[in-house]
Amino acid sequence: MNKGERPTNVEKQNSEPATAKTEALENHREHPEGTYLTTDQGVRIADNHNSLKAGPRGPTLLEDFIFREKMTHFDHERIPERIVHARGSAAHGYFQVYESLAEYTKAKFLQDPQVQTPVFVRFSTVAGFRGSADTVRDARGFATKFYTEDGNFDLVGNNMPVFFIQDAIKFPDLVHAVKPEPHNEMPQASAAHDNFWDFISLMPESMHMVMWVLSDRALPRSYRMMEGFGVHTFRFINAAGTSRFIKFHWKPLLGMHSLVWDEAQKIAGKDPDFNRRDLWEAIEKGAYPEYELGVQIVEEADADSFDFDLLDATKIIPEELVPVRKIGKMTLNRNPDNFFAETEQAAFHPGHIVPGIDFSNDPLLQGRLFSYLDTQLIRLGGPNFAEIPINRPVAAVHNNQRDGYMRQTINKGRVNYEPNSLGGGCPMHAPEAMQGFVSHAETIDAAKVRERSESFNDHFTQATLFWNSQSAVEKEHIVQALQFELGKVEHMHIRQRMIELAANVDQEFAARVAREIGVTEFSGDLSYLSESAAPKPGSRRGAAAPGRSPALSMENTVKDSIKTRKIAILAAAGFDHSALLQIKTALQAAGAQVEIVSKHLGSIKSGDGQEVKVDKNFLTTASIMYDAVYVAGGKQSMVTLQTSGEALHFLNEAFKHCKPIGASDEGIDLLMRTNITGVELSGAASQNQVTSDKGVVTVRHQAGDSGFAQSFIDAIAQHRHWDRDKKDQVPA
Ligand code: HDE
Repeated sequence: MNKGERPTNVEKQNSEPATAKTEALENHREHPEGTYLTTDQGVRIADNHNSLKAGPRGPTLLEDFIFREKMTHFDHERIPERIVHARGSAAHGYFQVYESLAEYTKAKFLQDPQVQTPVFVRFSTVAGFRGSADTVRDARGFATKFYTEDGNFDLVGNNMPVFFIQDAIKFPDLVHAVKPEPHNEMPQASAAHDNFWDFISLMPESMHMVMWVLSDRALPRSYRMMEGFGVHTFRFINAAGTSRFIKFHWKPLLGMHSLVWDEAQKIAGKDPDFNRRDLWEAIEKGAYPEYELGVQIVEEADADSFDFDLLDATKIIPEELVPVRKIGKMTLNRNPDNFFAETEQAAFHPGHIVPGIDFSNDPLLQGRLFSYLDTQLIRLGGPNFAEIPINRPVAAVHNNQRDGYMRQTINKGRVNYEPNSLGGGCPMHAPEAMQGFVSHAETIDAAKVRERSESFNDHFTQATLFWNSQSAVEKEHIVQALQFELGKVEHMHIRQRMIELAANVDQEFAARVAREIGVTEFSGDLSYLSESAAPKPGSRRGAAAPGRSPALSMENTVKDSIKTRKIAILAAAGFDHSALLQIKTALQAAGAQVEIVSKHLGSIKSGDGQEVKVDKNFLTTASIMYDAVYVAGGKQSMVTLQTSGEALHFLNEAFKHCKPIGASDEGIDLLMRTNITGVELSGAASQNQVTSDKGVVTVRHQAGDSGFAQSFIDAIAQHRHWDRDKKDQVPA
């Protein structure tokens, strides 16, 4: 290849090491520094401001190829957004296995702990359009493309381990029901409308997933702080051909944390890009998101030993039954250069698997295997989407696929068929020993039927297990979420049916929701369901009392770090500089990000004349943008802030959303002027005595290290302090 020439796909493949995805993409990355503006044909443009006209005041001429090329390209800038998961954000990184998994799988990227496999991960919401807000109540997509030396492996998962339906044929109905209603295209990115709950009320199999979507898991604080799941049962196949069933899990190292519903709704207005921005900024700052990949492994011989069917995507394998074995770690360390070229054009497909991984017969997965390829054809405009840089494997591609829209590869020679002799028989079959893909030879001898397996009949046991496994606060949030969703439903009979369904999950759950939405009587009677949807005998195949699974409660997540949490420091002119500096330094040393929030942008002077830059004012931010708030001391600062409705609102709101609040000296006096109630504020009257009550941490007259910073850090590590019993009385 001559210098300056673009490499063809084939040339690239022959010269690249498998782990060099960065370099592979580099060939397509533009470096415009020091260049001239040109047309798409490379002709340099002398004037990009004026179209060609017949005289300065005359009509534009058709021959203006520069104008026409530019405008035509612009007119065609958009491609269809994804029908689901349209709203997403992505990042590059790498995956490394902890130790060889050769015992279980021959997948190359799971053999050698030294190998870093490049990945591209796209997180998404499901229901909203591409421009919708990030913080809506929804499941989140967690799709990972592993560029392995065996070819691309896509793990196209969600942040919830189950799904609404058991058979893919129901997917178009489900998505029609949840998307904005067709007559008026409302509501955007919300399930809280009649169509959705009408559908759900007629599909009892969705109740387990419904519980997850009502839980705080549907409101992740950050993409960096949520789990991921492959959902379906897959297979690992080792070199001897032994198959085992597996479930994939992603576990975030920062633990799982969520927003509260009121906060999530407000953020959707103040910063619709909240989760996107969070991911982007964390990576820019070098706080790389990390997730451990885990697998639950089930021997084929044990596959039928559960009281649910492994092929049923509305069921989990409780971690207490089959522990999650952590097999490696993924680190996301690079933001995309171009949203469209990478994030938007990425094409994921559960059918992109590599030798060592195979499918199960889960009918939801089987349907997906058709849908994802099909959808790329329309969305990316034809069969050559795998040649778009972000989708290209680092493994070599050689086959006789040819032509089609936007073909990039320039295939050489006359041979485009196999078998051939004119091309020396190449490209040729790869034997299994050379990692040729061979499907697991499962024996199937069955009648062709349009039927659901009886082993899929139980729709409620695991929904109840989920409910039983939640803490009191988590339960309360689930109740409030369903009250909200059904409160937006206009048809009373739909509310009623949903309560009947809820009663089959848990009577108390149903009663608590019913009270709020005007449903006065219910019995759990599901006779309104059609015969095909009605629970069949065998429902609740499991034990009568489903027990609890601690792994299902976010309460039990990791809470040992405040890394990357955002803390606001409220201050105004006259603030106590040494106290502010002390806490700021301590928070930053613990890995948190700190922003000074004041009435005006610019800078403020402390009581002893030190100047500090203000990062945000009350116009450009709000308490909902932070994980915690510290109120600086200083008489003058307090006097200014106490006359600011925004400052008081900031604190009330942070309190109501159960966020940690720290204050020293006159900062405590400011807290006393808010509506915060039910926590100890005034106790810390003597020097260096730190009071910490339900996440509100205060100290007066600090001298040296009082332990205040550490107490505040401990409170932040807890994320939220749900035990504030009087928070409902606080207006915000
Ligand atoms: Fe998807 N899904 N899905 N899905 N899905 C799509 O593919 C589909 C399902 C998931 O960031 C589409 O390229 C069917 C489960 C993610 O680009 C489409 C069924 C899970 C993403 C599609 C399901 C997912 C998609 C739309 C029922 C969790 C975004 C655009 C059988 C395991 C990937 C596209 C990205 C996207 C079909 C159910 C996850 C239409 C038919 C279950 C993360 O092909």
